[in-house]
Amino acid sequence: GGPASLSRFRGALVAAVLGDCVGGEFEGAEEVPMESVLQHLSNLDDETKGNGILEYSDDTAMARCVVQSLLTRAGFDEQDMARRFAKEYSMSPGRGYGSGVIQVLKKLSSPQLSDVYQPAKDQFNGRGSFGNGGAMRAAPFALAFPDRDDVKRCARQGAMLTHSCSLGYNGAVLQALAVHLSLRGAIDKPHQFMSKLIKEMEEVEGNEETRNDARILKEAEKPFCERLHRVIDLMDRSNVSIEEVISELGNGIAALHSVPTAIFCVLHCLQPRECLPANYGGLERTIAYSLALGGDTDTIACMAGAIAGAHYGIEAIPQSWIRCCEGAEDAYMNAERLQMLYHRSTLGG
Ligand code: F2R
Ligand code: MG
Ligand code: MG
Repeated sequence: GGPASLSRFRGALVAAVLGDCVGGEFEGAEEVPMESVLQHLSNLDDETKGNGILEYSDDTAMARCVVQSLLTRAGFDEQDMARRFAKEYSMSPGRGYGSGVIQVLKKLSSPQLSDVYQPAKDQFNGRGSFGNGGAMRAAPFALAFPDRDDVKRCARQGAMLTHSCSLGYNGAVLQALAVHLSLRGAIDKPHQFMSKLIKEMEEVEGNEETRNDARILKEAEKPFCERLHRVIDLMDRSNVSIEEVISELGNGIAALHSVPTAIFCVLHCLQPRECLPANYGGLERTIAYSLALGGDTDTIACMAGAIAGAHYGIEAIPQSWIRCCEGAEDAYMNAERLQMLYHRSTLGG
């Protein structure tokens, strides 16, 4: 489909769920041989194996709250979104949440709470979380709003309900921007796509909070911009090993060590790769490659899936994969509702 087609909305939301569900198998593994990844993915194709349904984790659980909140409130409503996060956690606490964010989700359920942003600000002795929990659920903001400033503002505010460190919420802004641009076909020109991302992030990171957090955490002055330049260096190289990707970009639970990595996975897998089956299309390559990095595989595959899905569209996702993943059908339906909200906003409604 063309820019912002329904196929791209469905691709983004469904592939994010798939990345989370299939990536859960390897989350936390230090080394993941590509053979294990390919075996895991081929089991999805083979219905006789009867593997049952792969459950989604916190990544999708929270993204579903974002989607439901945006649709019900026809825009961003922090009170409503915070309530949904808290309720989802209390109903289903075993989805593999980060150990810190659990405290925030418990506090958000208190009827006495007057400022929904306060629990996140209290995290890690007042420094706030730099985890990737804000970024892993950021894609729906790009699917709800056509205006780039709305995408940036809402992704930031939505992340700040749990992540008040700039290295956490700016990761969510970067992920939402990547999906926003991909939805419009920007990945057709990968270098221009990266230039646009860097230009946006130069502005996003050009403030005192970012400078302070970066100084305290001993990172570059504009940490995400610096990582995006590393992505360009790696994508321009003909041969890059998985070890180099991990050492340059990371594969961890911090937003800084996973959002640029997810972007790299998408760009690296635009072409066929020797280590990946020749019959795989770009979206399958992206998911497989994300898992082979090890580390925070569910979240990196979820974020890379959203960006790649917005690029390739729903037709690129194997039906057998969709059937195996909890929540994929819901994502398929909700993508259409988000597209209606997106176009309503375009018309100024
Ligand atoms: N939590 C996990 N996986 C670990 C084990 C799950 C296991 N499979 C199970 O069965 O239970 N995955 C999920 O968590 C990540 C998103 O985490 P989020 O929402 O950002 O959480 P949190 O707690 O805010 O941050 C994560 C960790 O990062 C470190 N950290 C963050 N900010 C810090 C700071 N300012 N100072 C020091 N450390 C900080 C802490 O270790 C946090 O616990 C996703 O991978 C999702 O899939
Ligand atoms: Mg998870
Ligand atoms: Mg994870």
